[in-house]
Amino acid sequence: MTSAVVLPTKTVGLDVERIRDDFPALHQRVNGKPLAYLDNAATSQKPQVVIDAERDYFEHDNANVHRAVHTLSSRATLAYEGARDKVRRFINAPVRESVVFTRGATEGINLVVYTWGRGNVQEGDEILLTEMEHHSNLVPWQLLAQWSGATLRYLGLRPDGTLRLEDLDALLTRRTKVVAFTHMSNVLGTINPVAEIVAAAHRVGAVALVDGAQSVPHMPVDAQALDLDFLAFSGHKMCGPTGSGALYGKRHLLEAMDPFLAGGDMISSVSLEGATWNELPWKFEAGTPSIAQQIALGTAVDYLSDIGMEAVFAHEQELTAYALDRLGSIPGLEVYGSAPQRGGVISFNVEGIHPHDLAQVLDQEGVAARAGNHCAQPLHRRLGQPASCRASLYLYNTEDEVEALVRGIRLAKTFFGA
Ligand code: C6P
Repeated sequence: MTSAVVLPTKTVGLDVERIRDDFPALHQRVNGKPLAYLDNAATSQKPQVVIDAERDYFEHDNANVHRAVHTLSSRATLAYEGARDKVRRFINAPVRESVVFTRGATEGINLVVYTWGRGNVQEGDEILLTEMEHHSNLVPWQLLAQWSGATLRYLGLRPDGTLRLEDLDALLTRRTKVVAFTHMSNVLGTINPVAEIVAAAHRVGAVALVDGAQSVPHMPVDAQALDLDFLAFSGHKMCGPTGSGALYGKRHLLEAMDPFLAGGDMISSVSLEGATWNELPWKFEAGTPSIAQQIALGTAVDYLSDIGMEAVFAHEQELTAYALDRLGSIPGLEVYGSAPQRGGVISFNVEGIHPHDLAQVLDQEGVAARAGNHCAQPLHRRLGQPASCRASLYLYNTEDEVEALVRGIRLAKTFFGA
């Protein structure tokens, strides 16, 4: 006799309703409708604890860091450096010296290009990128190619929006100095096989930079397990404030690099003839940093860690599958990318409706979605579309919000006769 096996329909049960209570901005009506915030790839909402952390700093501890012996400055420095330790644990960096605070992923990538890139890339060298990169992981390397005379190479895409890994070995040569690629596409949602690409880069002696802007907020990312050389990400996409973020770099690489910006705090000593540099990570943190913001990023990291990044990822996987299924029921709607490993970023177009018009109708229905090229013009050119509409999910989104999106799209179709 065989007994029926009942498979669970839910994976990890995030208590989404309780989580939503933590985010004040989610509880509002927009154009008379309950807000469905589906623009998380652009920036996430902030939980009350993060808002409080930033306010607390200004109310009680506001002082510059690393500069004075007075009590407020000591408190500010402790909190700022404490946030670095939290970020170190979050990405499993081996040492705190490897965690440089930046204003976000864009600044982190530029830091690597301007320092490591200028010091190590020369005429005749090659830089390998992919066709799915955000402009922030594309244009800085184009500048480096112009300055150095190096050649840019691109790993192309398969029709399902995954990378053409079959071309990787042919594109990697002894001339390849760096492989820079996104962990997760901000348009297609594709999650790239980071460990495999990093290992291939290392086999030819290249360094690997991973753009973690869309992965670090949504899944566990272990800098050591993946053997990353550099990892850049933004705090504002992971429940933290704007102006916060970090660059992880292997210590020996950061040690060998020249400073990026120059000024206060990044020096050891200065004379009229020249200067010597501070130790890591402060060598790369010139001027007064985003103190309140990085402290509150530490709180955001605590918040996400308490929930658990595996649970965040599982919830988003489940909701993405639901959203793809529901969007698939709308005639004339095309989703870009169908990678087997994908996150909660869903870009699409509806036949006969301009994506900006669609986003406008959605907004009237309280649904916040983004329309445009999402700072990925070459990818959109590759898709044969100047723009797309995009819904991007996070830990607090629900099936009801996906239903609001579907209703909004159906309304737009009626409105535009599409
Ligand atoms: N993408 C989006 O709506 P900053 O602006 O520095 O915080 O992040 C830049 C960045 C880098 N890489 C990827 C893969 C990204 O998605 C982003 C930001 C936002 O898709 C704003 S354009």
